Amino acid sequence: MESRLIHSFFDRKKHFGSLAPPLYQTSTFVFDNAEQGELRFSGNESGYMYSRLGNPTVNELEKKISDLEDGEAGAAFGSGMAAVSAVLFALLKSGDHVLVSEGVYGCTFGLLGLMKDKFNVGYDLINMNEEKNIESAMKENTKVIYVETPINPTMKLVDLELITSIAKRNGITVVVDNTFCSPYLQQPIHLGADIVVHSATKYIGGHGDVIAGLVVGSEEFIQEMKLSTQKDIGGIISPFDAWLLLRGLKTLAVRMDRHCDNAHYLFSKLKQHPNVQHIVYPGDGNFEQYELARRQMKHFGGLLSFEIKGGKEKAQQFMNSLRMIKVAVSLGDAETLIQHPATMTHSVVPTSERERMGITDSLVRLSVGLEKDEDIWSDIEQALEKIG
Ligand code: LCS
Repeated sequence: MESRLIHSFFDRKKHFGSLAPPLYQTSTFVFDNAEQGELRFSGNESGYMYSRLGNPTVNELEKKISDLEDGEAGAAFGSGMAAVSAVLFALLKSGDHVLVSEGVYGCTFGLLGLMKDKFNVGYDLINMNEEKNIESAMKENTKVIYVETPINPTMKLVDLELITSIAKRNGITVVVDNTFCSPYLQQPIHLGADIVVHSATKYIGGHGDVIAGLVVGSEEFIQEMKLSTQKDIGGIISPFDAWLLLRGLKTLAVRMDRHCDNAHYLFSKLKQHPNVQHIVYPGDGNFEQYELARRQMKHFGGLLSFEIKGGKEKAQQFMNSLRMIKVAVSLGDAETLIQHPATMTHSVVPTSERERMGITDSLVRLSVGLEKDEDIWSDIEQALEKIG
């Protein structure tokens, strides 16, 4: 994986031996003549036509992510949500039903609501830890199981082998949002998933300078999506952003190792602090899904969430007292970021639903960065002291 991340596919000989992949920052491609345009549009000649329909830099990224996830093909989008929506609109039609992990990113929750209200696509959020739960929530019209694992921001895991085996028996497509892990920590297709989506804004980009999404799946599904919900809805990525992701991917392994090590160190410190309660971190030996995390993920990831004693007011006071750590949504960047899911990323989720997911007013989510572990801790420690 470390080597695959670094070595791209493009044919260097065609590009003056360039080490880095070239950036084709162009909106369109010139045909030799009218007949060639006709041949390209009719699919009788391969070649580029217009960058919404395909671009060499973007294609390079699509091949790379597909290789890293061990899928057959990939597609790149202008945001994680463009990727998620293109996938769900491609898979579902009016009257269908989707089963969703209890806890998903706030805008994915919003999208499910939109699809229900406008297009009559039903959904149920369920705890996917037990087979009987899934079996009993399944309906005749259930076409898709959609999960995040670990779930944003509660860090609960979904057992991918369990759900994919149930889905296969019932002819249901499994979509896994692999944003929190990146292909370096978890490869859902190896565990039976059909489609993987990423907010590439996060670990794949890794530098807080791109919003992007990626999808990996079978050749047949990706082609179908490219010719429908990607081409006609049009949430494509810009060539420059694709180029930045190709650049980010080269260092994914070293960055992820550091994110994971730093998170583990912070967990060991946070658990001893009296102002902190209920840390959710898959690498906690007492975490109820610790064994599953060990089995399913290469390391435990770079995120942890915890509750600050004293509720929302104390949680906000703690965040305001941080000096180096930045108060910001997003995750997977070099900088350690902290956010308050109840009032930020998951504020669109109704309170009862949010609390059922485990997103309380006391919960803060830390995206552990690449700084020196002791520096991150000393910032957290001084802020915890300030809240008394
Ligand atoms: N899936 C997951 C698991 C996410 O965390 C996000 C964004 C998305 C999809 C959507 O990706 P985007 O369109 O933003 O590229 N999560 C965010 C978060 O936790 N803080 O800010 C954004």
